Amino acid sequence: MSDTSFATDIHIGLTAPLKHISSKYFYDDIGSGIFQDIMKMPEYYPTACEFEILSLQGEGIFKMLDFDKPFSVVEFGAGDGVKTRQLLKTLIEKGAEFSYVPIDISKKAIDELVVNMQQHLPGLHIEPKIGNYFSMMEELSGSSIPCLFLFLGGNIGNYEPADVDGLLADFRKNMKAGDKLLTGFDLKKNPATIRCAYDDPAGITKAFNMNLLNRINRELGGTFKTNHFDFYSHYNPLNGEVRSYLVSLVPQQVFVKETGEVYTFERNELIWTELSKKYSLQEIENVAAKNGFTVMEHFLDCKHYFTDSLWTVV
Ligand code: AVJ
Repeated sequence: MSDTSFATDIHIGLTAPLKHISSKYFYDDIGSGIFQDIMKMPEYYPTACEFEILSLQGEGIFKMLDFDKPFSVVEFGAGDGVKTRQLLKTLIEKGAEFSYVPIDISKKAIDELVVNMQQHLPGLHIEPKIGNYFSMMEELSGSSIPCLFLFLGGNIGNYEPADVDGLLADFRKNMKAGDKLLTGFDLKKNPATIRCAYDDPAGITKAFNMNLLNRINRELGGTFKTNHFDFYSHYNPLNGEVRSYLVSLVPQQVFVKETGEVYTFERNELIWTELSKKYSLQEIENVAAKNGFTVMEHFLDCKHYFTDSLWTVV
């Protein structure tokens, strides 16, 4: 991933033929808070499904690790850690010796996570890190400690197929023989179920998207009026893609102080904000094989809505 600034990315995104804002910018402190609310919504099934998997199948996951010495559990995009805690609890109960290395770009999220983990799992050894996956991954490589890498929550769904390969290549090149990667994939299912999860009646997902414009206003001196935009989300069951957009309701111009530019929007013009791709188990196996991994096991919830798939390097 490149290290371009928020201002540069926004300028590039708002001058492209199809305007876009990367979904990685959802997660400032406010956006991370709204995402917490999304995870509590009844329509947003992935959280409950992955919670079930990590609560009930931790022992199965532990058995597959087969590490013969103390190990690290390194989590990318740790968030609030409530789901991960279920897995860590089982590892502790089974007598595993490990340290937990959560990595997140939000300092607030990491601070809350550490307090929470210490409260619920007092014996847990935590080494929190604030930053992006890639610099942290490089920092960790070179150690001889076996690693279980966690990339949970279906975050991989936010990557375009071409970018998935780049992401997995980064993971792969920092993994040693025997290391494992547990990745959460949201699965294809009844399209109506998926549509409701990404366009909820209470408008929480809308607020999550509007925060992108508010964030530009806050951090870059933007003049977005959020009531001049709407939110639109579409699921295509043929390719498994949820794509979400902000829609300009009127012809308008928006000035952003930090970039020094005025951006012009036509009525009904779109700003694409997110891809949230749904997979089949076969697609997951193909993605793994293509990138130098083998699937050890898919750990599914009882409804088969979601999988945490355990991979090892070939
Ligand atoms: C955090 C990327 C897994 O795509 O389901 C939730 C983010 N976006 N509702 C997802 C999200 C809209 C979420 N991930």
